[in-house]
Amino acid sequence: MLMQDKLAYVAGVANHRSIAWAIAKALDREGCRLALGYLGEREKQEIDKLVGELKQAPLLVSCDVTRDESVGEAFALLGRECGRLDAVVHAIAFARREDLDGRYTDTSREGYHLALDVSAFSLNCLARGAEPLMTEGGGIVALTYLGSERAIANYNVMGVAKAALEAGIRYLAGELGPKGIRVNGLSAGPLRTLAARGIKDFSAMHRMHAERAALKRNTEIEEVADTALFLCSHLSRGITGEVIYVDGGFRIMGG
Ligand code: NAD
Ligand code: 0WE
Repeated sequence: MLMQDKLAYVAGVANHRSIAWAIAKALDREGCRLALGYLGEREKQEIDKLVGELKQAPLLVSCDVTRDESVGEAFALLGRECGRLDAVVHAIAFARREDLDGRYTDTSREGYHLALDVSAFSLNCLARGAEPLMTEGGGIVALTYLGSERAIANYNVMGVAKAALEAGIRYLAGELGPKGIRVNGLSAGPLRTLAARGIKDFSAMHRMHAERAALKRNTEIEEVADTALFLCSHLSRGITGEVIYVDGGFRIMGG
C-alpha cells in the first residue's frame, strides 16, 4: 500500500484505454484517493462507466487546460474537496490532425500554438494550481514521447511540444524542489490508445518498435502505470527533473 492516505490528481482520462486510466488504477490499488480530470461531457460519460472498478470512489474534475477559468475552477474544487495533494499526473496532449499528417514545415501558426498550449503549457497550469495544495511535497509526473528528441515521421509539431514539455519539467523541478515537490517525465513507447488511433502507419511503427526494442516486444500500459506510481511515490524521493523511458529499451538500441 505505497499510496495509503495519499491524494492524487490524474488529468487526461478519456476512456478505458487512456494511459491516465491505467495510472489511476495503479494508484488506487496502492490505497491512493483519486481525483480524475477530464475534458468534457463525452469523457465524463466514459469515466462514469469505469469508476466502479476502483476501490475508492474518485472525485471527478472537469478541466479544459486551454481555458484559465476552467483550470481555476478545477483547482478550487480540488482545494475544497481534497484540501491537499501528494501527486499530480499530466497525461494530456493534442495537435490538429492535419499537423500530424502533413509536413512539419507546413505547420500553421494556429496549429503550433494549439499543440504547445494543450500539450506543454498545460503542465505549468497544473503545477501552478497544485503548488499551494502540495503542502507536504510530492510528485508531479508528465507523459512524454521520444519524438521530443528525434524527428519521428508524422509526430511533427507534437515532437516540438514534447521538447517544450520536457524542458518545462526541468525548470519546474528546479523551482519546486525546495518545497519537496518533484517533477519528472515518463517517456512511453507506442501504445494503442485513443491518441494513437488513426495515426498514419501506427501499426507498422508498433511492429518495428517491438523488433528493435531490447526486450523484443512492445511496451505494456501496465508497466507505464507502475513506473508512474513509482514516480508519484516516496520510492522515487531522490529523483527530480528526469525523464524515465518505459519503452522496452527501444531508445538505447543502435540501428
Ligand atoms: P488519450 O487520448 O487517452 O489521452 C489524451 C488526453 O488528453 C484525453 O483524455 C483528452 O481528453 C485530453 N485532452 C486533450 N485536450 C485537452 C484539453 N484542452 N484539456 C484537457 N484535456 C485535454 O491518449 P493517451 O495515449 O493516453 O495520451 C496520454 C499522454 O500520453 C499524452 O501526453 C500522450 O502524448 C502521451 N503518450 C502517449 C503514447 C502513446 O503511444 N499512446 C506514448 C507516449 C506518450
Ligand atoms: O502523443 C501522442 C499522440 C498525441 C496526439 C494524437 C492525436 C490523434 C488525434 C495528439 N493530437 C492528436 N490529434 C488528433 O486529432 N503519441 C505519443 C502517440 C503517437 O502519435 C504519433 C506517434 C505516436 C507514438 C504520431 C506519429 C508517429 C508516432
